[in-house]
Amino acid sequence: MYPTNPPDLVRRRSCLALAGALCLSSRSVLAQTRRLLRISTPAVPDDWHARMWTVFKDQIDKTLPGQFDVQISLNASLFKQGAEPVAMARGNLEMTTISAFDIAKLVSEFSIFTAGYIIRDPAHLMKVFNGPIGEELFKLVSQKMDITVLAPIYYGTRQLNLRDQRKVSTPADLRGVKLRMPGSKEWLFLGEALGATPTPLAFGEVYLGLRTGTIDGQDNPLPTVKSAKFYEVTKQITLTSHLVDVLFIGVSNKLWDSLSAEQKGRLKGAAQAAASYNNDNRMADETELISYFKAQGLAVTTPDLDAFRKTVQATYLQSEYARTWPKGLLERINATH
Ligand code: KDO
Repeated sequence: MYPTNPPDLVRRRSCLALAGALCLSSRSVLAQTRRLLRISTPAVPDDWHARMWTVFKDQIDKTLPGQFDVQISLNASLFKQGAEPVAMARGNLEMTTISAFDIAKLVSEFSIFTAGYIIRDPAHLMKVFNGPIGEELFKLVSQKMDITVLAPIYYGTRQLNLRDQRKVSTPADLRGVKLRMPGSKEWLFLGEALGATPTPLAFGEVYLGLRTGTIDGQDNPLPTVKSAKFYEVTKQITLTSHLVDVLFIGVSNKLWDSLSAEQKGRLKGAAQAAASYNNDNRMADETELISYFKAQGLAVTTPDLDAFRKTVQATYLQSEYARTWPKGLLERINATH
């Protein structure tokens, strides 16, 4: 039986149906207009340069509501370490953190930042990349890699981390040590310059490599030694401080060039907030972690830093890499205070 006032009910029903349809269509319009912003990194979830992406996403969701679908993939689960720039060029990825080593493969001017003992400390690093040197070099990255750098981040100062205890005073003491390095010739050269036998391995395989003994050691900043749990399978940290390392928050030009001025400003602001979060936490960690590792039973030693610095710098200056460094760049970096 129909209720007493069928025309009213019909009207009400059709109103509801219309509202539902409007709601559905505005949701699908929203889904269509939300830009996909995929982020891929090999970082483990507990590391600061993984957590910083949540800072980035939260800021984007707050300042540009409904405009971007930010998807964060950690542990190299979307693209393997080093494959990100190619994925960005193919339109399969929008954002990542790129290392100077990955950039140097395509922009040889960058190889100076893969050399040990060039950048003095985190403050020097930030001055170099947030000043005219950074500006000039980031233009080349955009031209040659189609990636816009939004912010440099401090990845930490790389230290030697060995499976067994061993006296390490000078590079000669590392002769024959199978030192894991990421798999590119620029990285392997750094291992060689330190006096070791470099062995290429992806970041995700380092823990097992240390546990099983296929490698004798690895190098990474202290916060990463902790977050990736390398301290569980190693017995010594030697504070070589051989590379004050940087990563760059980069966005594909495919996405960047299609954005409005407001969106660009918000993305940059979010990247800078993420960078500050990473930098502050990482620097605080670096000062505190030595006692943590000692408490875990690791020996923490300091080598003859002059001997390491001299050997590594001389090895680089005599190498094919130094020939690609733009004239005067080393002097400009040294003169940046
Ligand atoms: C590593 O593989 O040792 C390295 O530290 C190299 C960096 O450039 C960067 O890729 C980093 O791994 C990852 O982000 C994991 O922390």
